[in-house]
Amino acid sequence: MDSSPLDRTRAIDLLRTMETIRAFETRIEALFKQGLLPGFVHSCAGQEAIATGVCSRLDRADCITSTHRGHGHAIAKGIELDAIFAELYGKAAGACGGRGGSMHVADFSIGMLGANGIVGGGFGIAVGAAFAARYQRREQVAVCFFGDGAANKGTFHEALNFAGVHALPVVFVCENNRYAQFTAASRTTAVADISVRAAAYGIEGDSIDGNDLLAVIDATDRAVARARSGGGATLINMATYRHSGHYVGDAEQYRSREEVAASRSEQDPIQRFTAHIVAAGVVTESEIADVRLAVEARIDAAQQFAEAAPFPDPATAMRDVFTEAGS
Ligand SMILES: Cc1ncc(C[n+]2csc(CCOP(=O)(O)OP(=O)(O)O)c2C)c(N)n1
Ligand SMILES: [Mg+2]
Repeated sequence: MDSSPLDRTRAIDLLRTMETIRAFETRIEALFKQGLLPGFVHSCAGQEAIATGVCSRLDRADCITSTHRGHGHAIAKGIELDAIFAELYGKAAGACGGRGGSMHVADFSIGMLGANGIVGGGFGIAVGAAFAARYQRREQVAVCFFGDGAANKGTFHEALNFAGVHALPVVFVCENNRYAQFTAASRTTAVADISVRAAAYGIEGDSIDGNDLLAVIDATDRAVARARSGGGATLINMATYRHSGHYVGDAEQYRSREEVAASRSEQDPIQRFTAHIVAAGVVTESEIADVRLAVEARIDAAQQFAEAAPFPDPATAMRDVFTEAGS
C-alpha cells in the first residue's frame, strides 16, 4: 500500500477517481431524466471524497459493502466503467448481467460485495466477510459503507456488537449526509456524531470531515492499520452532503436552496481538493483540465458501449433465481 506523501501521480490518480464518479453521476442523472434507465437512481455527487479516499487505501482483496447510493463505491473499488454503465442499462454485459441495476451493482472479483436496496443490508455482509477472513486466516479487511439513516437500523447495533466481541477486521464508514430520504437526522437521531456509539460496542470511534479527501485517507489508514494488526473494528463518522435530491426526481422540499448551494461551492470535495493541490504546487490547472477531458471521453465511451450492448435473452430470466437440480 502506497503511503507516500501527495506527489503529482498520486494526486492525479485521486482526482481522476473523484472526477470519474462526478461525471458518471452527472451523466446517469441526465439519462435517467430522459427515461432511458430502468428503476431508481440515487446520486452520490458531493460525497466522492469518501468512496475515493477509503478505497484508495484498500487492496484488491479487501472487501466493501455498499448502499442504494453505491455507484461511487463501485467505481472507487475498481469496477470497469463499461460493466457498471451496462448494468444500469439492464444489459447482458453489465456487472451482474443486467439483473441488478443501480441498486444491486456488485463485482466479487474486485471485492465489491454489492450495493443494496435494503437500508442497513450491508452490515451483516461486511461483518460476515470480516469473520470469514479471520476464520480462514486471510489478511483481509472489510469496509461497510452506510448512511446516517441506516445507523438507526437494528442491524447496525447487532453488527457492531458482533464485530466488537470478536475484534473483527472491519471498518464501519458512516456517510453522514444529514438526511435520510426527506428527513433531517436531527429529527431521528439523538446524537449528531454517530461515532460516539462505538464506545457501546467496545470498538474505536473516529469523526472527520468527509469532504476533506486527505482527512478521509488519514482516518482510513488508522482504521485499516488497526484492523490488519488484530486491533479490531472502527466506526468512523464522515460528515458530507449530497448535491442532488434523495433520488433523481426528488422535489427537495425539505432543505434550503442556500444549504444546497453551499455544498456545491465552498464545501464541494472536488473543489477543495483541487484548490489544495494547485496551491501546494503539486498539480497545475491545465493538468486538472486534462484529467476532466480524459474522464469525459471515458464516460462517453462507456455510455456508447452500454447503449450498443444487447439486452439479456428473456429465456435466461429465471437463471440465478433457483438452484439447478443436482448442483
Ligand atoms: C429496510 C428499508 N427501509 C426503508 C427503505 C426506504 N429507504 C430508501 S433510502 C432510505 C434512507 C436512507 O438514508 P441514509 O441511510 O442516511 O442514506 P442516504 O440516502 O442519505 O445515502 C430509506 C428509508 C429501504 N430501502 N429499506
Ligand atoms: Mg443520509
